[in-house]
Amino acid sequence: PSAAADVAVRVNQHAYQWNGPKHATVVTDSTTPLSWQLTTSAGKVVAHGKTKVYGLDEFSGDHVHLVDFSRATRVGERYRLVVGGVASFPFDIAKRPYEQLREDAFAYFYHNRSGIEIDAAYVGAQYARPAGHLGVAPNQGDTNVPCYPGSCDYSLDVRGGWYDAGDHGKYVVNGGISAWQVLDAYERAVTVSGGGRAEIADGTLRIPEAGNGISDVLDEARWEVEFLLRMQVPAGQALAGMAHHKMHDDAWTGIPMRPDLDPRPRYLQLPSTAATLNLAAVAARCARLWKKLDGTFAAKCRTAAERAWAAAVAHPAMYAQDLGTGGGGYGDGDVTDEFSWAAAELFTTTGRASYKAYLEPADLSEGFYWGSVAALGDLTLARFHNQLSRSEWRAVRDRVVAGADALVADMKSQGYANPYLPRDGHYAWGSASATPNSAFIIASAFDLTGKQKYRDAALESMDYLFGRNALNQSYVSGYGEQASHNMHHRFWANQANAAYPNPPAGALAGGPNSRLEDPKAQELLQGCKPAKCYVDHIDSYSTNEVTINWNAPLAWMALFADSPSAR
Ligand code: 9MR
Repeated sequence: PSAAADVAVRVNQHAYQWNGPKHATVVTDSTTPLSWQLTTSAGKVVAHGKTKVYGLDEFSGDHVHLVDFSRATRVGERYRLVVGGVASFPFDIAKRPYEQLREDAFAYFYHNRSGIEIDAAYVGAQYARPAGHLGVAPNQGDTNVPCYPGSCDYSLDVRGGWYDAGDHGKYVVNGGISAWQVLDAYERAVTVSGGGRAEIADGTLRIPEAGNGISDVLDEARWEVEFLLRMQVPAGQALAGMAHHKMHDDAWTGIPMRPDLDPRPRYLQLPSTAATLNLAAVAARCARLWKKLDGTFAAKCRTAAERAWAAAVAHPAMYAQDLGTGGGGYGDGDVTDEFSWAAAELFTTTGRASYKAYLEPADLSEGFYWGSVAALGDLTLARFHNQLSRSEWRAVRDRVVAGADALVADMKSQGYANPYLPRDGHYAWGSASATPNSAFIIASAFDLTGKQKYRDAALESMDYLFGRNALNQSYVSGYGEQASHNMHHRFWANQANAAYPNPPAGALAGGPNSRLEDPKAQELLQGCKPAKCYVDHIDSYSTNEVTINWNAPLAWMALFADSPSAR
């Protein structure tokens, strides 16, 4: 076989930033360097060089070489990287490659709002739909939702919020981390020099609140924060101040299913300590961010946060349990990290030293996700050093930077650069969200130190998501030649029923999951290498679902990449 036939060139199929790092991965068995050329759309060679032999990439099983073409800085469309006569997918070199993604990734949340009509004026006719779950038949929720039979005897109005994912459940645990990350995108923009104030200003998103004088990013987050507040157990009840872990249908619905057509009864599930601390963390940040914008709302958030905190301290080990089916578990048997995160937020907002006893130093070297959130506390404390003594702040900052260093090292050690290197050898459910979550830590190290290497690594992380990976797959809908477009979703269900739309641009798929946790993955992916255990099929919910807690870090990273300090 000719060398050419065995070569494949993997790039960021969307775009590289003109003044940023530009790396690609070449799949080849060759043990000696190969020549590469960067060509324009007209076929003109504008840069060339030799690949660097890497060898066997553990998680993909691919033999690869690396290409660094960072010195090519001329803005243009449809470049290709050519090795041994084989061309990559086309890609752009752009001034602001993530400007549109910033809008699209945040728009994900409006598309998935519950309790409000999704208006064609903001999303286009194909994505418009009636309000879901306002107690209008056939819906049975969410304006008067009882506790799961036998678990308590009141009902709550828990309308609003964002649907979790492809399903119509609404969960406080991952709703909390998602709202926090969207709020953090705002808070970074207004507190970090060059953080992108103009980019988060009023009128930057297509949502009904645009034009109300408040940042659209804050407006979008508020839709979820208001829901989280409604999930708190009312005064006078046995567990007053705790938050219900989640609310969802009494059984799983099928696909497709427009939210307003869901006929099933919905119930509040038992309160949990983890949900309560998510509420405390987010409400504490809400109190801080709305203080000058809406004092009444800020005060409501502060009261909710302090009530939640007191309830969690009184019930520190109420772990989530499932009553019936119809919703995701989001179970977590260790909430010391949630205590630390909530304490960091409450301490930052109130300045009260008593919260410090609950702070746990985080290990940021393995990133974070909804079940492991200690890092979020450190990230908050590191940004707001004024509340800590100088030596305390130094210790927090050093932990964030050490975490970033470890993540960058993990990234650079792989054939397909990715700040995700699972120690147990498995790519986990939602692995594609680990990339922007870890990039968030790396970007935070950039904010803290000003060192360009962190900005570059954060930008390079994006390449993995847009196609520089073992499957030549862009995991973001609408971005790249070969992009996911059949994600698991009850309304974006075109693959199941042609009357429904495909996902709009800017939705992040879960990505490879080597535990094959759904029947479609089990049917199609037997024997896959961890980084290749993915299929763009609507039935593969364990590899191809979308969720708010995966799009939140994507949106955060898009805003970071498009902010003045990074571009
Ligand atoms: O993101 C969740 C992942 O970490 C878990 O391993 C998985 C199985 O419990 O659940 C994921 O969350 C899903 C939730 O349970 C139901 N809605 C869709 C979520 C994303 O697939």
